[in-house]
Amino acid sequence: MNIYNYLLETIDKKGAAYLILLDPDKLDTSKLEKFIQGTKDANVDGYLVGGSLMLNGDFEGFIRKVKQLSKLPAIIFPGAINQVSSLADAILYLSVVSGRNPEHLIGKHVLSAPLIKQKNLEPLSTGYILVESGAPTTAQYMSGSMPIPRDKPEIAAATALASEYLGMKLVYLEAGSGAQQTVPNEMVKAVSSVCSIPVIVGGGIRSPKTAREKVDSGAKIIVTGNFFENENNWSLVKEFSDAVHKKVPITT
Ligand code: 1GP
Repeated sequence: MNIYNYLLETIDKKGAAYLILLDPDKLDTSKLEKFIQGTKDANVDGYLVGGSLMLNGDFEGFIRKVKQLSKLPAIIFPGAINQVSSLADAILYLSVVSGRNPEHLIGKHVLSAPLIKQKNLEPLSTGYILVESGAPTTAQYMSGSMPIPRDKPEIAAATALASEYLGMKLVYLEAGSGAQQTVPNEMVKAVSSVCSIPVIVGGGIRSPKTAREKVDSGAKIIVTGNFFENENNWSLVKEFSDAVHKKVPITT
């Protein structure tokens, strides 16, 4: 399956796509079966798999388990170049375009490109834009780059447009996992109004209402991770999914 086409078709059909981020360090594999079943029942569109660090998680084993449990696409969201596996369906080939750190603009890409080819993974080139969201986030710290100030939507819009002109297929507006504040709606609007490639929004989204606000502002893919690391929230997956899929009538 071509994952980029799958995402475009899903966006076209449902209004927006909903991806759940699974971090092997944060989600116990013994609980994965129950969670994945819930996401399938809730009409989730796929999974991002990865994390800034891989302290305890067995990355390869985790993806294998996800693929055994679900036919939905598993897309690697790499925190480092060792997070490349042929068991996944695609990889977000992220360039931290909000920063000026050459390692995250091209350096890591040179190292990982041969691996991606060897493993026959579909690379989804993505302009990754870090947005100020309260306290410094792991993504900012690990990438050694400054986020775009949250009251500067025009910088985000120009950066996103530059990504598109450089040939990237997606733009990711990232507040950071567990962010205090989400990417401002005004910024999502500014970016979506200039870009013709799909805009992903993630970081700190903790309610279906917030997810829907981002979609209404022009986001085409919504990502949540942190919120569902708490098992008590699992019953809410369908509400998030319904909020994102604005073209799909809600069923109970
Ligand atoms: C992080 O955008 C993702 O990279 C998801 O963020 O974990 O805060 O939902 P949360």
